[in-house]
Amino acid sequence: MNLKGLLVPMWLTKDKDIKTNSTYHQIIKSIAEGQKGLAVLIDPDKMMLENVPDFVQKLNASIATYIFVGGSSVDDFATEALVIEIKKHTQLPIVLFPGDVTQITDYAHAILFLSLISGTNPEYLIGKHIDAVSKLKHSNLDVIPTGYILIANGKQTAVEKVTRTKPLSREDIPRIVDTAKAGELLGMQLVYLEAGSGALHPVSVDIISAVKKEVSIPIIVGGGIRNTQQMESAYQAGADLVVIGTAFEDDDRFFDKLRKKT
Ligand code: 1GP
Repeated sequence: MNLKGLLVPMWLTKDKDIKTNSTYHQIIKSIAEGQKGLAVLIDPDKMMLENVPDFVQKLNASIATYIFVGGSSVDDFATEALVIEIKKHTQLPIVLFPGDVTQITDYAHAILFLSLISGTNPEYLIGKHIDAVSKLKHSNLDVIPTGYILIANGKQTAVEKVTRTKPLSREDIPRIVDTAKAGELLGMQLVYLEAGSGALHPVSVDIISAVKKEVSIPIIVGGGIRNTQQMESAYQAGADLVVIGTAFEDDDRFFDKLRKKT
């Protein structure tokens, strides 16, 4: 597929070297074709391996387009075992959404190389990334630099605790927009607006639409999205990809509301 043959955003025409079989290419191709993405987040600490076949079968029958795997605190090797098991049951791209270096496995297709740009903890801005290099340089993973922005949602979340950073205020939209723009200017290929897993309030539509006006890289939105209405609102405000985890953990009958149209 020649990228020039597609209606691609301006920023992609600047001689970016994007492998046509990469997960990132798939993301931007879907956007160019006007499709929204849905990532189902699976936490290795919460998913039992014996439950994977049934869960992934339901996931395959839904509109989900990606599987994200990761958590804030995960036992060593649990991620790899989970990815291997998931891969037996689906063709969907598996994207690592790692809380730590131990969660990197070459069995996945891609990794969100997250820099927590809403905070000022150097470990999560650049430190863990350096630690990850020895693993990444020998892997085939599609490494996607991602500006990760934590936004306050009404309660403290695991990301805040683990990273020891403060989320940005949900009221301070100019600051959130400038943070996202700074990420884009630094060369990040995705921006992830995160309310935190199990958030009381998802990222607001006002925040999403303000960021959308200012940045041209794809926007991921996650945290606290529990129903199709919240998902659709995020899409309409400008989210290119929505991530949902807890709602499926609580009740996988949520997949029934997201069935693929045949
Ligand atoms: C968390 O954005 C993801 O990192 C998903 O959040 O578990 O609340 O859906 P939920």
